Amino acid sequence: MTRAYVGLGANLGPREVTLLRAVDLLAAADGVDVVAVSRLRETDPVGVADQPPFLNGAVALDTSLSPHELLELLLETERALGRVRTERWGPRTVDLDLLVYGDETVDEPGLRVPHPRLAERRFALEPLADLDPTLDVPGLGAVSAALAALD
Ligand code: GSY
Repeated sequence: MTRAYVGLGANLGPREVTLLRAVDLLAAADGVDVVAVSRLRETDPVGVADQPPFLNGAVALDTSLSPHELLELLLETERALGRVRTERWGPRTVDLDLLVYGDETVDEPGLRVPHPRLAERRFALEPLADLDPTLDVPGLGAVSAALAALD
């Protein structure tokens, strides 16, 4: 089993209901044990500023799935919750990002882990720090130090 961390985000529709449903769907999947869910925080949009505020969080899970299988599960879960992929940085009903997968690094078209923009995303680092501030992210170091570097 590998401990992985998934970022949760939504800025359309009933955001909290959708994110908690996403966690339930992940917990029900074969090969996934949900370990903990962070607090959900309202955050200002990063990138395209002219869109509704996000609700963000993160989930820690233990999984026997490979990084690619886990990514496929996240995409399936987004689809099950009604996400349609349109504008890249635009509003979305749900967004599930594979942030960290154990101590592994993957750099392939379609899958980069740890998430390539993690270091600059307070909305992803703060929920990770809720779950484990000492988490050592490959190439980045401790989550708490990455957050301090943003201040
Ligand atoms: O994958 C990230 C989607 N996203 C977010 C987000 O989740 N939260 C905030 N605050 N801004 C964002 N901009 C984008 S794109």
